[in-house]
Amino acid sequence: MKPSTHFSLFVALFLALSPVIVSAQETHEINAQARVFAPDILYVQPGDAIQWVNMAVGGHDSVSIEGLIPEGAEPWRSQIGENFGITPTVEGVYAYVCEPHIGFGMMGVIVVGKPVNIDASMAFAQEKLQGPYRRIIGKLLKVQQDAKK
Ligand SMILES: [Cu+2]
Repeated sequence: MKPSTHFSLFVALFLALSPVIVSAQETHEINAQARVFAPDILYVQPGDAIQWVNMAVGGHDSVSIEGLIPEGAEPWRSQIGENFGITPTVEGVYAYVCEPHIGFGMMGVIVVGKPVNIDASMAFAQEKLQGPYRRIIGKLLKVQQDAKK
C-alpha cells in the first residue's frame, strides 16, 4: 500500500470510531432519597459525568471529605438543595457526605476507574475521621473487598 492509502484508511477509521469515543462518556445519577444516596457506592470511568438529583426535597448537599479524594483531584461543595454535578478525571476513590444528614449516615463513595487510593483512604479514615464521619469506613471496606475479587 502507498503511504497515502494508509493515511486515508487512518482517517476513515478515526471518523468511524470517534462517535463511539464521544458516547463512551456516560452520565450517572445519584438519587438523594430520605436519608441515603442511591446508589451509595458508584463505579464510573474517568471523564464520566455524575449528577446528584432530587436534592431539593429534604434539603441535601454533597461535600467531598477532606483526605478522601485522590491526590490532584478537585474537592467539591454543593449548595443545600441544589442538584449538582462533577466530572472527575483523576482515577481513584472519592468519598462525600450530606452535611445536614451526616448523623443519619447519609454519605457515599464514587470509584473513578480503579480504586488506586483505597488502602491509603482506609488508613486515613481510620486514623483521622471523627464522629459521624467514621460511618464512611463501612463503605470504604466494601470497595476494598470488591477490589480484591
Ligand atoms: Cu441529606
